[in-house]
Amino acid sequence: MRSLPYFCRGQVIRGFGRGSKELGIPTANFQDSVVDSLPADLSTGIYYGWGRVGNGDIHKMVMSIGWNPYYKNIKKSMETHLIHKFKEDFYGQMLSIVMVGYIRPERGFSSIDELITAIHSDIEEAKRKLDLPEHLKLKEDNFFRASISTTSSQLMNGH
Ligand code: ADP
Ligand code: RBF
Ligand code: MG
Repeated sequence: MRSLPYFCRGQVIRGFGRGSKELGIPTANFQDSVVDSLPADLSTGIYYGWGRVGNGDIHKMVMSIGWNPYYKNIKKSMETHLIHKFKEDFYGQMLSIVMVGYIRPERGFSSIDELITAIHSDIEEAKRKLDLPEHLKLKEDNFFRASISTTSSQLMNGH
């Protein structure tokens, strides 16, 4: 995929609140400008990479880009599940991510349990793949070294 690795940063907004409540897998949803700035050749689907809230630690992540066919959303979303247990919600904060690999397209499921099982297997795949040297090195990228202000929103790619 030509657009990978893809770096971006933006504010975490509120969604429908289904991730934590219905799936037990919270996903931090990006503000619209981040979604609207995605390159045209970047497929919707499930990706893995690294992510960081504000100036905090860098964690493994999985993310979903698209319309959540199981829920038939009208608005395209970009949702990141950081593989880490946070003490508190972080709505309104800056999230910085790099997408490094593609897992699969988004799909519909006949039950919520099948969706949850699929997401758990995505998480296991992400954890494994991110330990590869070529992916570990992106965690050390300068993109994550810069201290960011909590209000700035910017996009960068191909640096
Ligand atoms: P929403 O529909 O508003 O996105 P979710 O149920 O998906 O609601 O929960 C997402 C929120 O949970 C995030 O915006 C963030 O504040 C919080 N959160 C807590 N832990 C995590 C995590 N490990 N990954 C992503 N978001 C998390
Ligand atoms: N939603 C779907 O409708 N189909 C999917 O195949 C799908 N895969 C996902 C994979 C991952 C790793 C994550 C984090 C989310 C996925 N979702 C998928 C989105 C899910 O429906 C969404 O996070 C919740 O509806 C909460 O917003
Ligand atoms: Mg969410």
